[in-house]
Amino acid sequence: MSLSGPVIEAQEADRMQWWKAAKFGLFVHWGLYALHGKGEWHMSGAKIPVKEYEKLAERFNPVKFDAREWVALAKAAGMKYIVVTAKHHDGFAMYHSEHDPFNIVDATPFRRDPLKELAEECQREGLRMCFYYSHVIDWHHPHAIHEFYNNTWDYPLEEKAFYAYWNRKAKPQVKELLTKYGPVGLIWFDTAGGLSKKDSQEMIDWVRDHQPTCLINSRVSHWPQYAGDYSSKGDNEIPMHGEDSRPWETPMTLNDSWGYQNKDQSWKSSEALIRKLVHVASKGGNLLLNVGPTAEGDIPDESVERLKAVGRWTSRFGEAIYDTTPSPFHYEQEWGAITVRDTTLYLLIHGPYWSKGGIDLYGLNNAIRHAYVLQGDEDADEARKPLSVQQHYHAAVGLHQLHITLPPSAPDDVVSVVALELDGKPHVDPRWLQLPTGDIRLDIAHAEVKSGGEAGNEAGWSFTMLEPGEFDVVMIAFKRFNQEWSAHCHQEVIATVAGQQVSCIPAVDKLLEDTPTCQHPYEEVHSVLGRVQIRQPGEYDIRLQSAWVKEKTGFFEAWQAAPIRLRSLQLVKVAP
Ligand code: H79
Repeated sequence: MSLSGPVIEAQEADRMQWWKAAKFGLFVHWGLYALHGKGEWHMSGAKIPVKEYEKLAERFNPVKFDAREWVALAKAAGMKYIVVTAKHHDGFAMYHSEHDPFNIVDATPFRRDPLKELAEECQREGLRMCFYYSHVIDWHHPHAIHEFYNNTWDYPLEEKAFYAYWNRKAKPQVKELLTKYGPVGLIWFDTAGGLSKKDSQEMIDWVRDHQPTCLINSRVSHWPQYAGDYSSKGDNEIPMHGEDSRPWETPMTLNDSWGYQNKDQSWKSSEALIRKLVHVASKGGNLLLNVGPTAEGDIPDESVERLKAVGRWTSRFGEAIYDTTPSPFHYEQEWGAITVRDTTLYLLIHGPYWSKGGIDLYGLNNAIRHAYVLQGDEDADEARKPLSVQQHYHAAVGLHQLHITLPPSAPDDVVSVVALELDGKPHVDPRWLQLPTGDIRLDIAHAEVKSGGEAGNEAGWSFTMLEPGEFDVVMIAFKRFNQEWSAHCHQEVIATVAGQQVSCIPAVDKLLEDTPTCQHPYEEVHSVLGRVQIRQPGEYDIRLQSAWVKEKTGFFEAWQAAPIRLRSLQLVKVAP
């Protein structure tokens, strides 16, 4: 049978549908490594010989594991799919594999197949069961070869024969997952460094042959043209608006670890997690939030608490998250975030902004039919009571401005939602507009980049100034927490706007540890490059020259290794 292009596209759209609506999933990193309590990389970090690592299986007996509890927790959090490590880099199968006795049924006293139990429970509860499978890294198999991360302490690299691993373990095990566990929502492949185009395509075909509707994440391959159905962002990475042209997902930790780490107590707050979910949804992505169960099969209390708190929020305000499409604005709003369903715009407003009594939005060209607060409680007296809305047209720059008056108390302390029913699909001013705060935020993803120049490449944007004044020119970058800023940023950076030039060697003028889009192992650094005056409303060009302006960020597997990542340039209003 030959399938023409449009038919294939239609199939792709179909199989993606549930996933696009889902928005929120549970990631589970569970394996023998939970016994050490030092995360899933411990075998490699401590170069534990296979013979010794295998002994962990004799002690692995997670009697507290209860598929019903796990699925109920995911459901209570508002998650629609569960991705469980069927096999991580240590090579241990957390299910009954016929192709390798190094698995939970044959090698442990537990003797049960938790993935079967989870798959059945998901089926009953209406969640999608999905599997993580480390297809390239396998420290247990003598012949697995990755570009960097191999078990060379047991097996010398030169004696490895990759296809002995690929054909006799990786592919047969993936087939087992696709043929013995009912419908599989997706296979989450990881770390494909070194995998050829041919083998990447072979794995994609292999999955399609066994379950045509099963989704495949981009980490199946390093080759963009063989990168599955959707893009997995770097671990914990939240992209800029529109940075990814494909559907995407952020895999995120609750603390700083994937697999269980008893010492890691740097938990994100429930509030921060709700804000991150909102942020991801407003940029059109999915959030895959991780738990690392213990060797007894318990999900740590700290994780349970947080997932339940997020669930209390999603159960009230999920209308503004599930099955929505991204904000029509290509920049972040300082008061929160935006999602869309058809002709309704949801404004997701952070708690502290609510108390200001109202919010402003510039550049929405639609008329508003009805504005109301989502009470998160259908029976509330105030439900759908119209809010007062003022729309104004700023003729000098041709811009619609909107002010919404908010009632004194917010339905939720963390994020509350205002729904705007519009006269049609959202129609938004495509320019980079000055925000109601007076600031201008320009993301590097949308810059026009030119190569060369003494100070490095040049990023350029055009923006619309409404209310002129005096501005600090601020460069925003993410810095890996363990890196010295000065070791990387020792070159002059130049910004040019409205006939003025400011330049300096950027310093850390402000350091933010956990903003909605930046988190461990990165911190957000604000560097003031200088001050400029802009005297007239209108259109302006601004340029940034810096060694940190990259022409195109290449694919980098150690996602959390780049020391500095340039994010945006902002004009921060300091005086009228
Ligand atoms: O499963 C989780 C990680 O184990 C896995 N992806 C997520 C979802 C992952 N595999 N490879 N990588 C992440 C990138 C490798 C990062 C490394 Fe490192 C940096 C390896 C060595 C230095 C992180 C830090 C691991 C050990 C030290």
